[in-house]
Amino acid sequence: MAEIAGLEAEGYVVLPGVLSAEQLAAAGRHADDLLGGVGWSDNDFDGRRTRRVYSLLSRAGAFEPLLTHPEVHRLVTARLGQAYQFGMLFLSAVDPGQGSQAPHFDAGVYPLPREIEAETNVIWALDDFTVDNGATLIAPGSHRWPAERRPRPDELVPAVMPAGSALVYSGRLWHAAGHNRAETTRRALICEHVLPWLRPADNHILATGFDQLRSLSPELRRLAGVAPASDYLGFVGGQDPEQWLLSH
Ligand SMILES: O=C(O)CCC(=O)C(=O)O
Repeated sequence: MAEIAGLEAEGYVVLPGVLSAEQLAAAGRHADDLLGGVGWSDNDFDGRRTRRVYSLLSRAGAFEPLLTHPEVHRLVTARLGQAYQFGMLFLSAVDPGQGSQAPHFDAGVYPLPREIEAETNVIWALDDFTVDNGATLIAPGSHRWPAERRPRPDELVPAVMPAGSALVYSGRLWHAAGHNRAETTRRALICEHVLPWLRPADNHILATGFDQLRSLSPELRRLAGVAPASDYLGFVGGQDPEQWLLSH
């Protein structure tokens, strides 16, 4: 599959326009509902002209087809194996006037050697991503860079893509939200997927709660971490966590 080879070689791949018009419209409405009344973030990294909503599993709604999209999960499985889980899940609305974010790589939260692919993530474009409205800036090939190397400004290129596209990228890829010089907001749904033996950035079990977890689809529950990570990791009293949850 060319996308898997591209992801391995360049550290990212764009799946253009993979959402149907209905899925995109429903996701956009859901995003606006969630963003209603949310203020700008209070720190430079998240963005003082950016609105964010975290812990989305209990409010997955019209995002579910994005969170479980088969083409994305085929790529994530190719990179992480079968038993990965969600990391951070958040909605980001970059408003006009927001400057570029500090470049970073998502797996930088883990003290792991750079060679380990700990995360494979996706940025869903809920609006067209353009040079003007702050399309994500990426440094192609930077997932293979040594720990000490940082991107120069001229190494960051905008991931221009139409709304409904997915930017799938390595957790080791240097990137940043771009500068929004346009007059409209640029919305994205960002979903991280991490190896099963790592602590995910979002605590999905606490944030979602048992009742909501029971009401999720088995796939979302598995991705929330309600699944053994291996034969000896992730049990409740020696029992499969899914069986435990559904019997309590
Ligand atoms: O919004 C984007 O384009 C990327 C945001 C990001 O990488 C982050 O906040 O960690």
